[in-house]
Amino acid sequence: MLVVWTLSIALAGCMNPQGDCVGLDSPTASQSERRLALDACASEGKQKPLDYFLDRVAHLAAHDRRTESYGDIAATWNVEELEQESISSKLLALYKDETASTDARVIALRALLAFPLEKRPTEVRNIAQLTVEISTIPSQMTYDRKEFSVAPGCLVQLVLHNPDALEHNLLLVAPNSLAEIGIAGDRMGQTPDGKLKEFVPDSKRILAVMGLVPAAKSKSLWFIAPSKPATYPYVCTYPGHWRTMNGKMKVVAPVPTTIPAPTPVKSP
Ligand SMILES: [Cu+2]
Repeated sequence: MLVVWTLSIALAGCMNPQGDCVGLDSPTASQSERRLALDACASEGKQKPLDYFLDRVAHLAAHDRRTESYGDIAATWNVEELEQESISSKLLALYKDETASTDARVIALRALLAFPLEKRPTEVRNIAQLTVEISTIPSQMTYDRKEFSVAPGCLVQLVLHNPDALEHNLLLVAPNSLAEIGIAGDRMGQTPDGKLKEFVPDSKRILAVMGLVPAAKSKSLWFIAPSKPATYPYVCTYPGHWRTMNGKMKVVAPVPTTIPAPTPVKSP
């Protein structure tokens, strides 16, 4: 009897918050439809909507397709609710948790940066947020932007516009891994599930993933810039594209805007 009871508690723990919440996770739902579904799923689980939502966020795996829609919900949540001490410390802990997925950390940071500046926790007060737009060039198998620079640790929204007739993706990868990831993408062209996986290879050297963007569509990818200054390639891994369809994201430490006065030299 005890075994059955323990098992059912354990199963309940597994089902909630990771169980299905169909409307919330639907790729085609509008944001208001997602919010309604979230409220309904939370009340079914007898939780407050924000607690339920943050539990789901904390369980997101890396490169989850829901990261953008969850981040949109977090960034537009009622700020007065987010600012409550218990919630803002939960968000801050999630953002700082090196063991959490990068996706969960991005969503937590988007929520924290939505606070008015004076109410942001000190640790995130000076984090910059920027949007970088990149477009594919029709029939050229290339991106229009070959290079951009960001500060370490800033929050980046990368928007890819695709006016081409073909689909393209965009992966941000570790320094010096462009060819390795590009070749892995080419190989996926010969596997039956390559297209299903949007030609995204399974590699720890992939830092952020934007899946295939259909012709004439745009998509966003949110990520936290690496803290280590270096050059991070971005690339389309649709088979055959990587050699020309790539660029460089440079993470550069901020340059001092003032130069300290020289130390006075004592005359002999
Ligand atoms: Cu491509």
